[in-house]
Amino acid sequence: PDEHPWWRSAVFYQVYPRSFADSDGDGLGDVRGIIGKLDYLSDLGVDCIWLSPIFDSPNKDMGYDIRDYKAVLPEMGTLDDVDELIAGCHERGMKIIMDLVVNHTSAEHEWFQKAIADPDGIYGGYYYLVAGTEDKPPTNWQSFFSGSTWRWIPEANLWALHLFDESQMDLNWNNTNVRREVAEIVQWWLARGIDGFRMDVINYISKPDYLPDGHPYVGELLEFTGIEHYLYGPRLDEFLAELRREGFTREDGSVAVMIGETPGIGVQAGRLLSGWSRKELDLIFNFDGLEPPGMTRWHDYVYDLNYLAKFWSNYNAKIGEGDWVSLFVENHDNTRMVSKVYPDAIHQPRTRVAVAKLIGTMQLTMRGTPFVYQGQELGAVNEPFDSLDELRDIESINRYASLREMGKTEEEVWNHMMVGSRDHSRTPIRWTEDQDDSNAWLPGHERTPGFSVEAQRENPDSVYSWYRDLIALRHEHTALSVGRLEVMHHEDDVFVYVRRDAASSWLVELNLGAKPRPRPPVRAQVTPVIGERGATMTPWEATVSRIRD
Ligand code: TEU
Repeated sequence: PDEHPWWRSAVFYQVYPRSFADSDGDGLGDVRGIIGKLDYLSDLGVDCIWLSPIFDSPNKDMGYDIRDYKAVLPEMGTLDDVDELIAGCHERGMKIIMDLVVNHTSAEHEWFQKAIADPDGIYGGYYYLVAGTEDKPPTNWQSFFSGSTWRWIPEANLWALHLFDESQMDLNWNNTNVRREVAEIVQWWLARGIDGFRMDVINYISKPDYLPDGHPYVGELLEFTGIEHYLYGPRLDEFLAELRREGFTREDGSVAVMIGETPGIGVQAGRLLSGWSRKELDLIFNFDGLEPPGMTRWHDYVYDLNYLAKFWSNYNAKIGEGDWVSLFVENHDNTRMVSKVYPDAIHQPRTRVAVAKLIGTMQLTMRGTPFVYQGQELGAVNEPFDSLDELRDIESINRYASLREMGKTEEEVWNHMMVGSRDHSRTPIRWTEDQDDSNAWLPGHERTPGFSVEAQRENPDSVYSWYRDLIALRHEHTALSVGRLEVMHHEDDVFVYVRRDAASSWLVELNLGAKPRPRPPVRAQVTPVIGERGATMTPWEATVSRIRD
């Protein structure tokens, strides 16, 4: 394998553009807003920005339903703005990747419009269009966003497949034209200077030609019937290898980074998709760390960080020498980790800060590539929404309706929304203490003093300053990014590990719980560099120390 490609030691930062920075005050974040914050990201130490979709879209799923892959949503900016953003990143030594959402397009994409206008024409083959009658969908598959995966298209007298919302039509990757179009879109963006892509639900793209029923899923609420037919479909490896060659490889032979969003893919199947010798993806997102077995984002429970400690260290032990993992605790589809670990964080600012620093420390000193989600560096917590009409997410809205239809009470369903709604992590970043988001597309309510960027940048004890210092340390010492990982101790909430390479060695000591704990003895001489190091580890304490050999 390549000795450590750039993305192994990089710190990625996910920008959710509609909620990042709004340069014109219309309530929607925009590309010029991001340009205005590049110095902020560069000061934090970000190496590569991942931009959630900014493409032209009817925004039924907030941009994950693309109408035109080569146009920017007018309210977010222009292609010129994007060119300036790319140049601005590169000038500062940062890279930038975009979101490639090609399992499906918006139903408003011209391909789909042409397909249903002429199902026997070229575009008819781009989608899963199946003849039948209106009373009987072709299979029993269940959509991730509630209801059947089949939408009846009366104009064409056909059923069309959608794993997600009924406005997100699944592309038929068995069709060579579809694959050629996708490769061409990737090439087009690479030519503009984009450094790679995060690839949305990329493990779902291969489906069998003949679509059979799914085994009835035994689950609690709204489950994933049919998923066995596309979770790791028959031609997935072939499609990814082809796209790497035809789309991601530049003229000089270099390859832009390919990061797969791969929900439901376990550690070993994930290695098949991202192992260094496989020539498919570079990295995958394995979601098993976000919830312990048996739990989903919709379960009301307290997250135990011991689980994450075990998951990340075991994951590293299970992959091969040359393979690599990604490390994330949040994204735009999940609630805030601080709230999962400490649900009362919003009322306990000091504990909130400690928990946020602890999570950041484990993520930024573990072996793997960290992906920080916007707001994490500020200790953001779940939003205290008041009512359904404040929510914007199609998944929440559909789910609310389905559960009500199933007989759940208004109150039960609302509580359920406040556990798992994706809107919790989609409210605007608080740049200033008195920021007014009342006209925002999804207004934030959380106003605890001291948690804005303005307040935290001035404060050396803030979550922001902690993240910035940790990232700087990680950049300075390769042991902390690509070095070896040795777990020394994990018992009674105390998790201790060493990161080491030829140049330096580091001790990370974490108290993953709310009780003070005795510090396990260490034989070497150590000097704390981040955090403090008394005889007792305080609740939620994190310390990074240099080991003098
Ligand atoms: O997410 C897919 C995804 O894994 C979850 O949102 C999914 O609904 C759930 O985990 C079921 O397992 C990606 C995007 O990140 C998300 O924002 C989009 O809504 C979705 O794909 C469709 O494009």
